[in-house]
Amino acid sequence: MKNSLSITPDLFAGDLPAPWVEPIVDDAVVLRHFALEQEEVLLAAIVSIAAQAPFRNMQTPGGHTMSVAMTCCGEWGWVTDSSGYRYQSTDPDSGLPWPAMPKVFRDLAVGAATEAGYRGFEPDACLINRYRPGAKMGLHQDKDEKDFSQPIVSVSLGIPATFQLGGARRRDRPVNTTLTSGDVVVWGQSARMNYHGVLRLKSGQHPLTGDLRYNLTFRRAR
Ligand code: MD3
Ligand code: FE
Repeated sequence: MKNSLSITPDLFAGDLPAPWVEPIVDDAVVLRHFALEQEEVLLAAIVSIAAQAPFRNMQTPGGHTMSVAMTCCGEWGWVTDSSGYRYQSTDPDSGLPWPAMPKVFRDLAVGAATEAGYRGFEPDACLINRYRPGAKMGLHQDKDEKDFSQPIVSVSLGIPATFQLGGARRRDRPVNTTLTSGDVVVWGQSARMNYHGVLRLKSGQHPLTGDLRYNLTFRRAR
């Protein structure tokens, strides 16, 4: 895997360390530091999106409030409430369409998918998760998208988190991986339906986000 990838060295010239590739399980790869040079521009875009569609702690269908706050951009946004999980084209809090997906988001996601061997990925949804210390995301599968042959690309920003990647069944023992700011993960094929989650966030400080962690997940919803 490592040698089949060709991350352009020029893009990462200067005094930042070059990105590198780490497989987690079959068909799930971490592109370490892939987004490091774009941290500031990505965070500025998150601030602008959140000015139009503020972060909110949504309700699960079971009536629990999620500890992770979320907002979305792109054609489709993922929402949850008492009637279930779904993608919709408008923000339920405002009734307005979700903010457009910034080009830097789309280009980063397409570039990462390409590096991981997925051609033709064109995300129509970006879910933005915001974790404060103490927030977590329990083991779950992402199955609200239409076409499971499309990968999911995730970008981590801010303080580190322990990401858990299980298997196709809830009982499969998860592998833990620390995701730090600028890390990008691409999941497809046999890993697409794997259970995954994020352990309770420990407190920390990041120069750009303070005590927060953001995660962008790029999906093809429809
Ligand atoms: C593995 N977010 O938003 S991103 C989610 O860090 C979600 O906020 C986590 O799980 C976070 O649904 C993890 C990584 C991720 C996303 C989708 C996956 C891992 C995945 C789909 C299949 C397998
Ligand atoms: Fe998920």
